[in-house]
Amino acid sequence: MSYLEEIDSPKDLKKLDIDQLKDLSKEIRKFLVKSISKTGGHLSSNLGVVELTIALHYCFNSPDDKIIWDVGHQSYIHKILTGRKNDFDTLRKLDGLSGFPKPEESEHDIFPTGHSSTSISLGLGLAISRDLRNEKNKVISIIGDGALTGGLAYEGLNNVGRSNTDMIVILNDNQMSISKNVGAMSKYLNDIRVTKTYLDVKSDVNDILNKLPLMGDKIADTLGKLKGEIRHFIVDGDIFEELGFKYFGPMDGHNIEELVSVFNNIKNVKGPIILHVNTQKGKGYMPAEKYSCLYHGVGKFNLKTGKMSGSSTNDTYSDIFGKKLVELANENNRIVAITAAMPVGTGLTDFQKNFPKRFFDVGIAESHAVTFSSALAKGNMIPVVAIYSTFLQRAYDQIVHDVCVSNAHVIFAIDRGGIVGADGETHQGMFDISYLCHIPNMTVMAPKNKIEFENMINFAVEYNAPIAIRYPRGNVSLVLEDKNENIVLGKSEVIFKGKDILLGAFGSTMDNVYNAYQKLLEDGYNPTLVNIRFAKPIDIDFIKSLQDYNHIFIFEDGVKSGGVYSQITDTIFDLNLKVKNIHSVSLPDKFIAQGTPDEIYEKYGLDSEGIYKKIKSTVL
Ligand SMILES: Cc1ncc(C[n+]2csc(CCOP(=O)(O)OP(=O)(O)O)c2C)c(N)n1
Repeated sequence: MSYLEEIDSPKDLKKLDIDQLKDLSKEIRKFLVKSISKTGGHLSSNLGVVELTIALHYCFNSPDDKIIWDVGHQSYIHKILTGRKNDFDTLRKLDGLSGFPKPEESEHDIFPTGHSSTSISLGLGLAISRDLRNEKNKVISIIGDGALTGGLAYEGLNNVGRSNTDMIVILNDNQMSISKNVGAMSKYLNDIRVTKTYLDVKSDVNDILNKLPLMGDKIADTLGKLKGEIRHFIVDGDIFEELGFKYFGPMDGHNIEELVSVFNNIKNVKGPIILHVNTQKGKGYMPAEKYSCLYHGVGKFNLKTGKMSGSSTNDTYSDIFGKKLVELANENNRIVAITAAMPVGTGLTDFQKNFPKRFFDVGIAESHAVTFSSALAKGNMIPVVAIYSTFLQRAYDQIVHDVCVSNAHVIFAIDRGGIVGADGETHQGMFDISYLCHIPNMTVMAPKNKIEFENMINFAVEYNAPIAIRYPRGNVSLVLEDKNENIVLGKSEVIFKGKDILLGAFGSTMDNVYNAYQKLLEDGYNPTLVNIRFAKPIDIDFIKSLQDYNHIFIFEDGVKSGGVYSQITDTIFDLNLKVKNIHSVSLPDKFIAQGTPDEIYEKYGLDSEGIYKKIKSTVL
């Protein structure tokens, strides 16, 4: 008999007993591994929270009680239990089930999330508004130890701890961020784990809590006070206690029986609570247990062997970045590399191995990474801070205030610029060109191919001011490798000189623009093809040259507003130039849901065919 088949909402779950819940957790693990092996997705994080999610939905009443998943990449079981299991074959696909919480999908998803460390602030807002409405629902924020390295989490804790509002924070501690977790808090949590064995805490928590009869509010109040007295007996989480939380744990996050028992008890305790739960990332699927980082976010893989399919032999931009940086760092010992919890994703693992003292993983702390880098530059280092476009949004003020005002030589290696694909709305790298180009002293460039990318990294190391190179997810382009003039600040590159029509491509849009260009040649047109190269400073001579054309098309894989096109048109206006028809081909002014990058570029007319058709239909 399958329990999973019978569950369409948390209400169905509540009909099961503890043994049945245990069986259900096995079924869910099987379902997850099988399903993700076909679609790809965040495997190890979800395998780690199977029991935790079941117990939460068993003991609380979602959607009246609000369950908030930090980041949200580990919300698959929550989706399974809230009526979406039959959509899992569409997970992270175009028009399919999102890989993150999405309120449009379900009333059980409270906020659309994807960036880390927001759950405590979000939970507090819900708890306070509930209090103001005199309602009684519970608010539960589940935050990972990785997400707890983010500054925003501490701003939330600081606020919650003195608020006295009823709110439960569950710390899901698996000692991993995507890679091994870092920092002093991680060490502190590990110390608790080592000094307080499961068995001790199990009996402590259960003895104390289970001795209490079913709790009404009054008894819960008493428990609150009692906890103050007994806390040193049952806990080591002094940091949290000092912050104003009642700390419980650590406890075994894979023991459903205990989880259910503890949840049923603590849900009536007054004030802010932290429950520290130890889990294992990848639990129950051997390859993911062993290589939880590799299986954090996976593509399709073979269920039996765990072998991932479709891995390309071509280097990605991240690979090339990592290799080039190691090469340069060998020659120049001032070069240091900084990542915010993404050493693998940004291609920095070799750098880390080769130069451990010059490598800094600061945790999920993009703002800190940028401010820290500005001071490294002041200290005569050449900091290269590698952050995905979407996550760098976190550090906007630090780029302005700490780097650009002082004109510090910080190199921003902005990975995942443009459409990233399966992660959807919260992860697309479509605002960086705009938000960087507004900032005085900042230089912004994007390469069309591998060689130009390497040349840009050389250029950035020599350039003594803030400078950003933004490049896309995926394999490096080898298009037009023979065309690479020297990089000169603020100068674009004319690749083919033609007449009447000008195609200006920024960064990796060149691939598709070049294909369209070739088709236009076949049709008898003779356009000029320009590699814009610098979004800032923008090339004034290039802009003046636009007066010679009847139709100009500017391509960028970012939003139009504030991007390359809008800077060009601003300049045209400022200089009162006589430019005829200038068209923007860019991403729309909306949040773009998941799909493969190819599907999304096609949807918005940035694929070769779309570009070709747009030009043909415009110039005819
Ligand atoms: C602001 C931000 N930076 C980086 C990321 C990329 N990221 C996604 S999950 C993750 C690790 C989260 O670790 P943890 O909270 O411990 O959850 P786990 O996956 O271990 O369960 C990171 C760094 C992100 N989502 N948001």
